[in-house]
Amino acid sequence: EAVNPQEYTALKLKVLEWAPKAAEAIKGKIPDGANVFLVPATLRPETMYGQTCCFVGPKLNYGLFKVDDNNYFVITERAARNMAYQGIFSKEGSIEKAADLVGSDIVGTLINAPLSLHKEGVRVLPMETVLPTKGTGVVTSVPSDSPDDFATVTELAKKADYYGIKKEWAELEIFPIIETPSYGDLCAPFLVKKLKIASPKDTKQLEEAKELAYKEGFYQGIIKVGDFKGEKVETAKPKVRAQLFEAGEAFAYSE
Ligand code: A2H
Repeated sequence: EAVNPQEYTALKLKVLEWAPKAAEAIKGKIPDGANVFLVPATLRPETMYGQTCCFVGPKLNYGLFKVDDNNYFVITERAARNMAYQGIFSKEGSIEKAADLVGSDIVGTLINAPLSLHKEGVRVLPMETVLPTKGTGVVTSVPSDSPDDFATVTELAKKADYYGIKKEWAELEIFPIIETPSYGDLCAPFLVKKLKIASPKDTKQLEEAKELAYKEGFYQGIIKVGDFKGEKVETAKPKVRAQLFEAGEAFAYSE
């Protein structure tokens, strides 16, 4: 475990329509009409306007965990334990798993992504590099500002058949969210091109791109959309986070 705890924003992405295999796996296991959320952990809540999909590790194991009578989260068991101890579930300290799900079963599920400019919903897609040991094992995708996310959606669109997805699920429009002096307003696509990153397997260059994007975005970035349009990322970030908390669309999660 890390010495310095990392405080994430855990975002609630409501399931609108299950992929067939996931629907089968959860059938009869939760009350009719209960809400289910995929819950990614992010360090960049101010970028959530730019969500175009949500990633799960196709080979990872997830559970459907009970929050209260009417609400369930899809996350790793490890994250569920942490949340139980952090008082996020109505029954503090213990977890209740309603169903088991493999990442690949969830792929294709349609979800609502809070703040996303894609109001029609976004899809759950596979990402091979999702770590089971970090966050919730669910990663929301912001390809405008995350080089990892941009490299993955590019790869998915290129080889949609191989990944068993519809090409258009990986090709939602990438809107500019943050203006930066050095890399323009689509920081991640700019850096992926500049560092000649060809696939998500170029881990060394991606590490560098991630570092550059984070520093530039955080210290020099100006938000281009939403209620804090025109403000510096540094000052807008806690405001977007607070707004998501107040709307009941996110909560603090640490590990
Ligand atoms: B971030 P740290 Cl726009 N496996 O959110 C792999 N990556 C994971 C993960 C997991 N299990 N859980 C979370 N993450 C990602 C947004 C974002 C992120 C942007 C830019 C950079 C960025 C949209 N994706 O992260 O190791 C999540 O992606 C760059 C560091 O705890 C989360 O924030 O520092 C970040 O990694 C947490 O990484």
